[in-house]
Amino acid sequence: MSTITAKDLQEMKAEFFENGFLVLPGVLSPEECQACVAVMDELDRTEKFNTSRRPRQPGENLELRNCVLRAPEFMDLVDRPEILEILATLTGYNIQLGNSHAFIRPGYEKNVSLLEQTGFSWHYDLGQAAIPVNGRLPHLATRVGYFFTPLDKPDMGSISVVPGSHRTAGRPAWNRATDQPYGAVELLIDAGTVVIFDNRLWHTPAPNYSELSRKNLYLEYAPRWMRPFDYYTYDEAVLSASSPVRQQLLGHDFTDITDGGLGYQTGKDIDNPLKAWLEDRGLGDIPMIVRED
Ligand SMILES: O=C(O)CCC(=O)C(=O)O
Repeated sequence: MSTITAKDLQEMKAEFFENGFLVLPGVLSPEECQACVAVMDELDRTEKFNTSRRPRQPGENLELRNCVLRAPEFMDLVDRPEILEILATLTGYNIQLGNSHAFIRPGYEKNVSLLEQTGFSWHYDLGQAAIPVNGRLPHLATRVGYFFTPLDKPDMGSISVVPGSHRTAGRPAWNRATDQPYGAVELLIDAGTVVIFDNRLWHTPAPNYSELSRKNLYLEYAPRWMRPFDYYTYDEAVLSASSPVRQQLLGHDFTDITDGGLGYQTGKDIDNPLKAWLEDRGLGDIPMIVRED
């Protein structure tokens, strides 16, 4: 059975539709955070390039895509049960992993701007991927951020968001004096927290002026009819070592789309082992696609 009540899931869904994000403290135990930090530290030691072939040295910023292949230890987060239940409640069951994107953000001196530190400022994700309808973009993807280090004070490199900005047309109202959107909040969170957010939510990393590097992993999920963002397919060795639910999430084609399977679009049971998994956990009322209220 599910570890969470149907009522809690419905409340989370309402909060997610309202605000565009959820903060879930205490998902990873301190031991799990420590193990994930050790994986990140190994990536820091061994990865000579950031994504897009940008050279890096150990101790510098790290930004890596397709991390579940680079660090298979992260595979278990792809289908972590208590998060998968919540994710499917928000998106429906016809989903797969779009990307796995890891960051190390070291602390900087106070005179180093956010843009110099991170290359990012306020934005929403997948901005070029869809055309607004009546001014609003569709919800295309859902990001699950696992934070392995504490970000419980301002300017430690957490993320800031504008609650509700996924529901507005265009850019949120802007405070020209501070050059920040009105209503922005920096999420102050403990290690082990998961933050789930809608791709349309306006967000930015916060600068890190602390002594601690921020280490985290984003797993982004999207409908199975969308192409993945940082891989083509996972190979046979990875898939055969995976459960059927994980195979679905890694984009496996169960019914041969070259022979009329339509497996990514139609959501037949055979194409979506996640459906049966949810039913076994008493969550059989989760649909293939969740409509926004
Ligand atoms: O949290 C971060 O460091 C920034 C990541 C981000 O906003 C993005 O990849 O779109």
